[in-house]
Amino acid sequence: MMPGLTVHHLQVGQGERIPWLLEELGVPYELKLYQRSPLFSPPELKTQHPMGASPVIEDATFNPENPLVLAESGAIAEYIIHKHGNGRLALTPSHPDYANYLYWFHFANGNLQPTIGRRMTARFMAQSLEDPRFISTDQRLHTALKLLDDQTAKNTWLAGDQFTAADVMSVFCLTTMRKFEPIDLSDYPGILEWLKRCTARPAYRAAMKKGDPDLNVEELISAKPPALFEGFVKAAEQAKIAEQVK
Ligand SMILES: N[C@@H](CCC(=O)N[C@@H](CS)C(=O)NCC(=O)O)C(=O)O
Repeated sequence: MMPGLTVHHLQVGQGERIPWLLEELGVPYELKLYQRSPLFSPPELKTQHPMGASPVIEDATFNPENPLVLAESGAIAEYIIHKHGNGRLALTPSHPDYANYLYWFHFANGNLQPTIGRRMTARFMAQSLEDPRFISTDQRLHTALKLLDDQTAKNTWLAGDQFTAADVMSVFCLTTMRKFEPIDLSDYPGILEWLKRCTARPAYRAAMKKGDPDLNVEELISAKPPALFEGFVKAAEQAKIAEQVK
């Protein structure tokens, strides 16, 4: 393997954030793409890390004999920013928006994504959208979306005036992730405008072109949910809830 960074990315998934971050920072990388089989990771990706999930990076820059292998999008983002990006796209403790930066960076994986995942699980379990388990997860999701909408309506970027890794961490949850859980964003103009700003960035477009050229970005950022991922629709059919994910 050549010394340097390799990103293992399962297409149509949260791994898209890592090439985007690297493009923003101008750090060279090699991208290895994997396809869902039919919904989860294929065997080749499972050999890269015990968790078998994407993204995973291999970094041979500092120790070519024994490359570092790292998983977890948040850990990978912080690692890249500090080991390869000179701290760019993160805010330091002396910055007035430091706490905002930390909050929104962690909100993506620590709150928004699990909240969306919970509603998806409730949808499968409940068999009806009137079920109180679905309704409570739905209310929680709308609380999270309202919070995000207020923040993006008042600020150009999530942490404030500066584009940061908090934006990179969050966009996936409201674009590609909606191919697995249909979320209508019509009531959230702040989010919709922020998604436009983020996805207009040349680094985002470059990363998506390399990693997920078949995804239609305009569809991903529209108010109505994008078409569901095919493997997910099949899973819904098997669970006999196809009507609920439409
Ligand atoms: N918390 C992890 C989650 C990783 C994860 O679940 N990735 C999904 C892609 S969206 C995946 O690999 N799914 C396939 C599988 O787990 O088999 C992170 O942030 O990287």
